[in-house]
Amino acid sequence: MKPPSWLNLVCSFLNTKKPKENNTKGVNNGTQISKDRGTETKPTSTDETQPSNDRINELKAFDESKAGVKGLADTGPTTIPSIFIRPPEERSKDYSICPKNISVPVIDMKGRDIRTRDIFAKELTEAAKEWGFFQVVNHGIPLDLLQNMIKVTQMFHEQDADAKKPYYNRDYHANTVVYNSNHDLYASNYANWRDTLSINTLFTGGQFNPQDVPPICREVALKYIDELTKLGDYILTLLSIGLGLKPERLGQLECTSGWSLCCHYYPACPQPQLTLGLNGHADMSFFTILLQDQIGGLQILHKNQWVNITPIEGALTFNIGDALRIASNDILSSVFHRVISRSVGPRISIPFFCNGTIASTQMYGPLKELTSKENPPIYREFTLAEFMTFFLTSKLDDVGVNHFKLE
Ligand SMILES: O=C(O)CCC(=O)C(=O)O
Ligand SMILES: [Fe+2]
Repeated sequence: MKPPSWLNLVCSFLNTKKPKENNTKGVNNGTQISKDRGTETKPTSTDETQPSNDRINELKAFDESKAGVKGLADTGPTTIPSIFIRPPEERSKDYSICPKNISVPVIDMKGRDIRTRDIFAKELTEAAKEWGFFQVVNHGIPLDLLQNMIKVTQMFHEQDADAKKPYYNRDYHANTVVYNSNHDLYASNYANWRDTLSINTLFTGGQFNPQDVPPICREVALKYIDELTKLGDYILTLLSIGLGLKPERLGQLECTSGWSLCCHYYPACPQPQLTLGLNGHADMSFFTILLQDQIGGLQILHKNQWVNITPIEGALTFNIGDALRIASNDILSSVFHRVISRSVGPRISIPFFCNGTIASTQMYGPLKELTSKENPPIYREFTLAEFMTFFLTSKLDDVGVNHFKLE
C-alpha cells in the first residue's frame, strides 16, 4: 500500500482529531474531558492496542464495498458490526448528558444592518467566548435553500450504491470531491455510524471544478457555498468588532479562502448506545457553520456535561475552531462536540468549515492587537501549512492547540 501523501493525511485530520493527554480541552470521544481552561483533568487512556487482523480485514471489506454505513443499514441489521462498537470502558467513563434545559445562545439577527451591527457583534462575541457555539436565526439565507441543501444531501446518499461508487475514495489530495464512510476509518479505535460526501478546497484556495460535484446536488450546493462564504465573511466582521478589532481584521486571515463542505448522513442505528455518529473533537477550522435537520444528536461539552444542540428550523449553528481560538489568544473558545447515534433517522447535517488555505504565506498566531504585557501571547507563530502539517506528523491522539503553546 502506498503511504498516504501528507496532504492526504492533513485532510484526514482536518475536522476530527483526538487530543492528547493533558490537553486542556479533553481527550477523544468525550471521556474524561476537561474543556474549561485551567482545570485540566488527566484523561484515562483509550485502548491503544494495535488493531487485530480480523478487524483490519473487516474494515477493508466494509471499505471495499463502497456502500458505506447506509449500505449496511439497508440490510436491516438488528446488531451493529464489531468495527463500530465503542469500547465498554470508554462508554462507562463518559460524561453525563446535561439533564437541565440548558442550551447554547440563540441569536436572532432580524433587522441586521449597519445600525444594529454593534449589538449583534457584542451578542455573538459573548456567545463565542462563553460557549464557543451558538445558533443564529434570521441570518439572511433563505429557508428554502437550507431545506433544499438538506434534501439534496439526503438524495445523494439515498441513491443506489452503484450511483455513489464512482465518488467513493480516500484521496483528498487528488480529489476535491470525496465520498466515503469515516475519513479516519483505519486510524480510529472504532468506526462511526456515518457516511460523508465532501467538497474540500483548502489545498486549492477555494477553487474546484463544479462538474466534479455530483449532479444530484450540484446546483443547490453551489448556491449554498456562495451564500455561506458571504455569511462567513459577515460573521468575521462581527467577531472582529466584538473583539475590539478593526472590522476587516479577522477577514484578513483569509479564513474563508479555503473551505470544506461536508454532507453527513447518519442512518438510523439498531444499537445506538454502542456507537457514536461522530467522535468527540474540536474543529481545527477558524470557524464552522453547520446546518442540521430536525432529528438532533449534536452535543457539546459544557462544564463537563454534554449539552444538546436542539435543532431549530431555519437556524444555522456556528462554532469557533482551534485556528480562531489561537488567533484570539484564547479569548474565544473552541469546544468539544460529538454526535450520538439514534435509533431514528437518517439524520442529515452539513458543516461548512472555514479552514483558510494551506497556500497562505502569512504567519498565524495570537493577533498583536489582542495581546499585551499583562496579557502575553499564549501561542507561538506558525504558517497555516505548518498548522495543518502538524496533524500528519503526530499520532492521532497527539494533537491539539497545546502543540502551538509558548512555554
Ligand atoms: O453532524 C454534526 O452535527 C456535527 C458535525 C461535526 O462536528 C463535524 O463534522 O466536525
Ligand atoms: Fe465538528
